[in-house]
Amino acid sequence: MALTLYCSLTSPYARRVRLATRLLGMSGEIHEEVVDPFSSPTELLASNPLSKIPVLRDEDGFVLPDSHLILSYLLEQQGRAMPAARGDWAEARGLAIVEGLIDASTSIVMENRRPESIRYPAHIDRQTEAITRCLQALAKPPAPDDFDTAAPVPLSLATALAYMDFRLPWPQWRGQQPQLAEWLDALTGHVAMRDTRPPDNA
Ligand SMILES: N[C@@H](CCC(=O)N[C@@H](CS)C(=O)NCC(=O)O)C(=O)O
Repeated sequence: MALTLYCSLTSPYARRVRLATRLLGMSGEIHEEVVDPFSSPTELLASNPLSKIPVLRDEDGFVLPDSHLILSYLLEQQGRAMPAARGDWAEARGLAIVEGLIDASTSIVMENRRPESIRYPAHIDRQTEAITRCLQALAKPPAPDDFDTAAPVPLSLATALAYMDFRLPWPQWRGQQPQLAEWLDALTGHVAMRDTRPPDNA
């Protein structure tokens, strides 16, 4: 069945799905359609009234409009399951924190895109503090081989940290969490990371 992934090349939510399709060996089955969710394109709205990406859909109108849902679906196709569905609550907690890290980072990026006169610095500070605490909670990186297994925590964490380097003017996290920084740097040359890297001019 032909599957389409509506995505952008810069969204961290889309990137974790794009990483998963590659690590699971499913990228050949999924056509990636790049869209700009902020311009509310008709083809995206037909699948997701929220006009958010990523969205996975098939020709019959089966639609999954959320990265967590899509990861659940992809794993299920391979007889696997997300941590909560397996009752692994420690891993589920870790995943929720990493997903919160992506939410906090994108929230800062969005706030910084407002005209300066209507930016709310207290919001940026609060999200920055949340990121700092999340990184402290996660400080020990996943085992090196976990990334290749397409486990949701490592692929989402790599996405979150790479997104922080890409979009947040806040390189201090690397000094605060050198083990995480080292872990991310070791993945930089990985074929799936290279293949999903945002374009240089993005
Ligand atoms: N919870 C959603 C969040 C998706 C999301 O916020 N995507 C952003 C792209 S980074 C988006 O499409 N934003 C468009 C908008 O907010 O209008 C997920 O995990 O997929």
